[in-house]
Amino acid sequence: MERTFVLVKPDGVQRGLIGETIARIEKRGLKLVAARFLQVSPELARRHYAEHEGKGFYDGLIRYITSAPVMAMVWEGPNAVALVRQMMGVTRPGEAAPGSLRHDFGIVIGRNLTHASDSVDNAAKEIALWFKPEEQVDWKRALDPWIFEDN
Ligand code: IDP
Ligand code: MG
Repeated sequence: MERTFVLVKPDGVQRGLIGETIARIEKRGLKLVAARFLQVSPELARRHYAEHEGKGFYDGLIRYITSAPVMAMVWEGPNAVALVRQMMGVTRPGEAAPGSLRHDFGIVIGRNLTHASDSVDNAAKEIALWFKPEEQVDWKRALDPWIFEDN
């Protein structure tokens, strides 16, 4: 089953949107596999955002992601990567689809509230960066057949 990595970023935490973010993903039907509330170190921030090193916004991005705690999570379900990206909305809140989290709660790109993996490959890398294998819980949810079955 596909897994994706999700962060409620420091602005989302400061604004009390941890519960809203979890509630939306949970109600959609995805299954929580791991969660950790933590203060991100500059080293972890740099590894997570390695692809953006050298870009104009990089230093500010590292300051932003280390400026307050984050809620890191792994969610599982069919097509989980694409589903969660869609629920978060595109990077610029001003262009995000109505009903997406970035649209409903965000205004500027520098405070776009959440992170979600953009591909299955990157999801695997991000999950391995943020969580040890024993911190990821394999569990059967009683409702799984009512949410995940194609018939
Ligand atoms: P994503 O979070 O939608 O995958 P990316 O392009 O991977 O977007 O950028 C990572 C993060 O870097 C964004 O979510 C945002 O926080 C920040 N970012 C990207 N572009 C800019 C920018 O032009 N100005 C300020 N911050 C930016
Ligand atoms: Mg990205």
